[in-house]
Amino acid sequence: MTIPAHTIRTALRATAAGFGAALALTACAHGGGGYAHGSASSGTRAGTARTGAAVKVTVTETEFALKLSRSSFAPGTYTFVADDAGHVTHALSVDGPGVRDARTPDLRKGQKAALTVTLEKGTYDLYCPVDGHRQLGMEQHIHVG
Ligand SMILES: [Cu+2]
Repeated sequence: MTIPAHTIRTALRATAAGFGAALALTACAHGGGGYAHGSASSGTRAGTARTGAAVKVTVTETEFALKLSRSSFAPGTYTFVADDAGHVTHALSVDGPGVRDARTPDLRKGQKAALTVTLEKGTYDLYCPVDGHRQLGMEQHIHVG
């Protein structure tokens, strides 16, 4: 049997609800990644953080560094998708104004998890909370404003 293309597209959209237009990244192509419940608000708009839709940011984790898919941040809601692209267990924590050490579960190699936080003006720490990984370099500061 055949499934009309628009049906497939609708299903994909539903799966990705809340991630908005940043979805173009290939990182989310396989759906098994255990994304946390994104806010499934309708009326998603591209590019702005103020419309209520979370902006997706991929954080690639390796030994021992974090790499973000975005470098400029306006106040708003963001879904950080931690992607363990290394060889050992990692996780992602966010700490800053209004966000107290929010963190993903521990991730094994190849696993992903999403963390949705609302960022205000200020400086936030993104880091890996596993053992001494933060001190080894798995830390990034982002400036929101
Ligand atoms: Cu780590």
